[in-house]
Amino acid sequence: MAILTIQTKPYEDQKPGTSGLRKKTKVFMQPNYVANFAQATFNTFPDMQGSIVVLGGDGRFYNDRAIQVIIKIAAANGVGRIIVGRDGVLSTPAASLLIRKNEAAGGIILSASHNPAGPDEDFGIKVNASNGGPAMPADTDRLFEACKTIDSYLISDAPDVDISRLHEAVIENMAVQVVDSVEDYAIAMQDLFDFDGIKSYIKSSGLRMKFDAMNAVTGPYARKIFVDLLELPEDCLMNAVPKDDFGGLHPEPMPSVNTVLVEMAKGPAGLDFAAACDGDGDRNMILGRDIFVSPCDSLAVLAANYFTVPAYKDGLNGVARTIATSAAADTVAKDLRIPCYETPVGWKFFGNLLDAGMVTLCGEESFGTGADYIREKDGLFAVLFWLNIIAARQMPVKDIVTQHWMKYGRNYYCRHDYVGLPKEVGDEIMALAREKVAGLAGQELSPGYVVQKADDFAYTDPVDNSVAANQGIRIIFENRARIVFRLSGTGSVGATLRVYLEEVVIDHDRLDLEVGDVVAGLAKIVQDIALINQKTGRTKPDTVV
Ligand code: VG1
Ligand code: CO
Repeated sequence: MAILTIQTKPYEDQKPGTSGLRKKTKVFMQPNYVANFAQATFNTFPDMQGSIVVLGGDGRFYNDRAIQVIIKIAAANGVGRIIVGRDGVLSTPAASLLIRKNEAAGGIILSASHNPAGPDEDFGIKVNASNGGPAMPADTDRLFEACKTIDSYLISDAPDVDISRLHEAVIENMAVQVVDSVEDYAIAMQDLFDFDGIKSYIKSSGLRMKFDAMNAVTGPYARKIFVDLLELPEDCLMNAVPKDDFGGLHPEPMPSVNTVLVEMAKGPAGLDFAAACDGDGDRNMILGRDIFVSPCDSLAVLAANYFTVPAYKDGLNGVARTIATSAAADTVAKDLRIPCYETPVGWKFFGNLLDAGMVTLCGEESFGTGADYIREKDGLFAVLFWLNIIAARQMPVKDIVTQHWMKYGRNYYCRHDYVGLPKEVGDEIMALAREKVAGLAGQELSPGYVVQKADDFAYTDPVDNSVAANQGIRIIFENRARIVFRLSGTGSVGATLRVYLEEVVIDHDRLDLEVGDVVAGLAKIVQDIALINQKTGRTKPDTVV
């Protein structure tokens, strides 16, 4: 075995976005592309040398190749021990858990989350810090600089390591420990939730549920939890064998994609409870019979029902949501007299609040929910939290949500996406809006819609005072309606404009309306301000979530 120094040329496009570096798989397959990024990572995070690093991915196409390259580069860079998921697979929440449990210096997670997989689809790499959460912007900026100047990397010429079985190998001076994270993850879940209570409720009520792993990473975790531990029948699992192309599915858990599951939860004979997770296991979708629980409402309901969960029965320290997430959780936080923080989009911004013990639960509108035991969002965590609430309150999902709205009001919420725009068009819309919103405060944009505040959101982290500027245009009205829009930071081509619309209704007679009807007025206001149809040449959003 020897360590080789390989000359290389930098790629200019290795700038991490909202959730790491995400590109077409073919981009990652270019010569030295993964190697450059891995070497730049070890240059940027010198603490990884001599320490433990966790490595794994969602098992998508090219995961296996990228893993071997990263292992050999880690060995050549003096990493002490690398903990790798068997077959190179770890869900994102499990990777976060392993980093924390093993006091690793950080981790490298290979995933493009909910984006389809395959040679013509997407791939991604994300670097996580020692707290188990995605690296902060200051660090990813340094990483990008390192990528732009790299001229060589170190790599061991050792043969590929067998990562298909649980064992320990040595490359150069680095131990390679192949682990199965399902056991550790299941233990963590049992520490949080009332498994006995859930199990007996399932038995006594005959709860009919299905979990859709979408042929992605959560299958084995779900089998352990739902079938082995909660003793649900095997057929409660759908698409539970991970595939490297996700079986051609688009593993994005939301009603417009999981139409099969939505149908199964409809009508008098429908399922009582249904859920799905995304490619890397950090997102969740929750359905009850005849109801889809919007992720924003989900966060609020979980917060309001904290007392049903053993780990949280003594109370929550606080909650946090992103600017793009509805303020439903804020209303609960106010009622519970706990703080609620508003952060930019991307889970990394919750990290400091969680580290400082200022918040317990966090959530994003993009089907992300999580808590302080790790530093990533966690799909199965949300599913178990819901099961725990259903079991403790002995109530169907729809009743839990309806009662919640009656008590706190309903934050009607929806997102309009304009996908695959030329980058210049996206930038132009944002620049125009930035200019226009500057003078909006105090104006009545349509009857009853007086602007309380309008700006381009800049976030000052309450823990380290770091500032993240230009995090989205927001218009907040005196009647609590809100409009936010921003460009996506996860796409692999072009630009995606996301427009978030929120309208708060307290009136008990108006809790059962169509979301689209309720937010229609706000959608018109956005058009007037940002001229989206005119600038994009489209007449409506490509997707409405
Ligand atoms: C999207 C979501 C954001 C989420 C991010 C990563 O980012 O809006 O809330 O944190 O994806 O999710 P953007 O920049 O495209 O809006 V995942 O499941 O990829 O880790
Ligand atoms: Co994901």
